[in-house]
Amino acid sequence: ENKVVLITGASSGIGEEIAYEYARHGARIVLAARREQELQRVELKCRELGAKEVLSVPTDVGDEAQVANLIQKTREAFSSQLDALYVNAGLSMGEPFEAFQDLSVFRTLMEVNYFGCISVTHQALPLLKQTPQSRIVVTSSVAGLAGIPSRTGYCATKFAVRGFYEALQSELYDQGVFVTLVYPGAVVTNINATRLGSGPADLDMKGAMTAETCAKLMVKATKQGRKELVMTHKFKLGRMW
Ligand code: NJP
Repeated sequence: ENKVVLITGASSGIGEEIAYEYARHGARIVLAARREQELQRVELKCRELGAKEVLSVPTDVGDEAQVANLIQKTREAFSSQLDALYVNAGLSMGEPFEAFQDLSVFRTLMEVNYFGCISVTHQALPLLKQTPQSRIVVTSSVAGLAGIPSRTGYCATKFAVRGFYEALQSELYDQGVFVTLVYPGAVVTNINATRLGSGPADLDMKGAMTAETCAKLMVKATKQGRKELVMTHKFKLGRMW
């Protein structure tokens, strides 16, 4: 395909696998995340898998200037074409609310998981609007559908993401930009290793989906133009404890 796809959180986990899925179809791919070395590793594999072009742009989605740089580089490299934007970068947490001494973790989570998403979307929208039949795909979570213990701040960000993108979905429905909301259950990635807070890894990941399967389902749902994709194979909503 000749599609141009931008993926945030492309240096590991679900975002990395989304990149490989598009690479196998010969897409042109923009990879964004903070860790440059990891982006280079993913870029190399995308090329091996058949990506037509790959552009890595180290980006902290919580920094507006870096997001502006990401979109500017995409605009220049692909003449303002952007067929799909995967708003996927995210951080998690793991600790009961009352164990936190201050609320800085809660602000960081909002900065990355919520403001990071809307900042990338805001700056990419002009490109998406001038590309026919374009897509925004956002990785929310089952934590955006029901509260999960030790994930209070994380759930709040994913509920916020859900509210924002459901509203945007309606706003854009007749403007040629289709929004797909994705609610994964447990997926085997680095997210629990890098979670904020010092609580134990209390999630039982047995039976969790692989990142590759999650990515394949997401790309399929994107192509089908689905409004949402809920993956509750493991966690029954609100009943995981
Ligand atoms: O986790 P991980 P996932 N600026 O840690 C990047 C959601 N989800 O694939 O910056 C830019 O392998 C980070 O890159 P780096 C979850 O909430 C997951 O599971 O280099 N990028 C890495 O590429 C999240 O929204 C599960 O450190 C930033 C990526 O984000 C999405 O899936 C369940 C960044 C995280 O990759 C992908 O997470 C669920 C920043 N400031 C929803 N901060 C699950 N795994 O079970 C982080 O329901 N990144």
